[in-house]
Amino acid sequence: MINQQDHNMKKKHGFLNYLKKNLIKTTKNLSQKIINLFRKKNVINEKLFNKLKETLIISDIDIYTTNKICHLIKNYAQKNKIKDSLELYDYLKIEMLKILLPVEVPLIIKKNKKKPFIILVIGVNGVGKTTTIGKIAHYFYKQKKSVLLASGDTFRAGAYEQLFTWSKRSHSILFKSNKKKDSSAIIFDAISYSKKKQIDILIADTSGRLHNNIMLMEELKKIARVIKKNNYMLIDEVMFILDANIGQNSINQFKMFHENIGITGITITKIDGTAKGGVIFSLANKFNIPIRFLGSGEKITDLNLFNAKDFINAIFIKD
Ligand SMILES: Nc1nc2c(ncn2[C@@H]2O[C@H](COP(=O)(O)OP(=O)(O)O)[C@@H](O)[C@H]2O)c(=O)[nH]1
Ligand SMILES: [Mg+2]
Repeated sequence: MINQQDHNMKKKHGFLNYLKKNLIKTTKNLSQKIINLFRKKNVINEKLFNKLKETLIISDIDIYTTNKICHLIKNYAQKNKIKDSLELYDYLKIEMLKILLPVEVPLIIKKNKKKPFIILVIGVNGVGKTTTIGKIAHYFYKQKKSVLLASGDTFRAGAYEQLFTWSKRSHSILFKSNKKKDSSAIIFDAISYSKKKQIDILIADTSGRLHNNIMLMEELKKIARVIKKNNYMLIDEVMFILDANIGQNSINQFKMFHENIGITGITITKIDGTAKGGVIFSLANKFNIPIRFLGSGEKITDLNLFNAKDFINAIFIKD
């Protein structure tokens, strides 16, 4: 968790420095090791490439993405007869930026959009769904949009109350719902209400129990079906929330949800204090789904639009 001092820093020194501080563990794990590798005036040979491979994998980049990166670096070195290993460091940075750039697609709500814009938030338990909903509601409140929250998490005790607290903090409204109803019924009612009141954005929370995947997936599919059938509306954004600390396992989580419901955007939470930030390269390279936001703490303002260049500059330190 970050403190007030960090918060002031974000304001004073801008987003890049703020990211640098949050991603310090990923940086240590990834670029510091790469720098050590390239800085020693190492001979450019197979051993160096193997070490690079090892480093990328340790920082939670999958083998497929790792091989792709190593292959590009190797080709570049051979083609250009590179002698200075530091030159390869710069090239690596460029190639890794190229992986992230296509997924830098912000969530934009078109002006003439039929109301409400529906965001369904999904992911396993404890990844930060409800917290992120509060942050996103606040983000849109700042853009002068009206936001309604729907508590589709009928499983976890206190889920409604937690969302209520976030609605207060974010100046949004929580749709009053009966806990005895099922998720799809609650979300359906919330959509009808939003349409009637011409609310700009509806953000629906869902439960994330992991021990019963089949039931959870069926519930999510039902939500999607009900929205489509009864409202002639589509979900505008199925946002998957991913905890950066989970590393490679989150790829399996992502796949499971994606196959069942179709994800349109990702928010990566808890980038503060994780050494596993490398997972972002795997996600981008394998699935090419937009990364909308990064969550970097427990406060309402700890949410940042994903920016590929800033991310690369934050984790690839100069020395
Ligand atoms: N450090 C940190 N903690 C977070 C972040 N997002 C959420 N959390 C914490 O993660 C825990 C679970 O969050 P919650 O929103 O209830 O997860 P949910 O079960 O997916 O709805 C809470 O203690 C949050 O304060 C983040 O970006 N950074
Ligand atoms: Mg929750």
